[in-house]
Amino acid sequence: MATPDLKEIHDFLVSLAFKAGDIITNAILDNNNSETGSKKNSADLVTEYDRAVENMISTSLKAKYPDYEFHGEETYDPTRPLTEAPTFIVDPIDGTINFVHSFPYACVSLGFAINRIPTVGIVYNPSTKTLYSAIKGQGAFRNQETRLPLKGDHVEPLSGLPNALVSIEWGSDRSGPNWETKVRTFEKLGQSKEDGGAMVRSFRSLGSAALNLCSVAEGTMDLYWEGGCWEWDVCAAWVILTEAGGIIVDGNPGGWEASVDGRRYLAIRGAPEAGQKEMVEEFWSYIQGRLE
Ligand code: LIP
Repeated sequence: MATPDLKEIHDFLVSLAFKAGDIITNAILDNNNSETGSKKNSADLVTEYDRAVENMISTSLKAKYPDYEFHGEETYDPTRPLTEAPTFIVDPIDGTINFVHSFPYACVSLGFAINRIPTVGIVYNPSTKTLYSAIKGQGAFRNQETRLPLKGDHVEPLSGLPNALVSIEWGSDRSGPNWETKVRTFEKLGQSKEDGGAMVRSFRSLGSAALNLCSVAEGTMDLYWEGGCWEWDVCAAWVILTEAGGIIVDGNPGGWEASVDGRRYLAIRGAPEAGQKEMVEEFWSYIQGRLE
């Protein structure tokens, strides 16, 4: 098999992201963005557009790159887990609940992994017309021009959780170990410290793992902690985050090596000076339980 041409793949994925963006935008403008069903519960939705966008993307990718694997959220087959083979990893609409509510934080997430390592990533939010993109080793960009992180060399070093804007998600599982761990940890992090100071500055939930990670990559969010999402939620933005100097580790304490299909993540924005490792350890120390 020929060595993948990463620039060509990047450019093709960008063209698909814009096509997908048009479908998503037109559905919202035409008021066609209602749910057609739920997977597990009313917090885990699917629409005809999730399927239509994935179908357009997978058909295009299989025609141009027939030798590469394809993993998409809507057609995922658990008997075919991620392998070392070059694989496109796609979420046609990340933030489906946002899409259904016309809340402008739904995106298409197009990743490409080789040897299970996220290597090309494109995330496009058509509502804000924001494109995040990266090729491993070549930097991360916003709208293909502005290098990330946004403040470049002037990014303030991380100075601990009391000054951190932390991205979290409730996820679609509303019971079980992950739910318990998340809720107890949110409570711990949200409360005051003994000296009256804040444990973290505040929480945000964009409703899309990919956009949370891109916010950490650009430096508008400091940290993102998640358990329960899937490889298509994180693969593309993983490249963008790490190319912007951020790091991603396991969501459970002690796991310095995270895997793209590990389903538990802690992402920290890039800081030009020390601070990331300390912040990871500080966050881990407040986790109440373990994510599965
Ligand atoms: C969603 C994520 C969200 C996460 C949910 C879900 P979907 O993806 O991006 O941030 O908390 O568990 O996976 O279903 O909108 O593609």
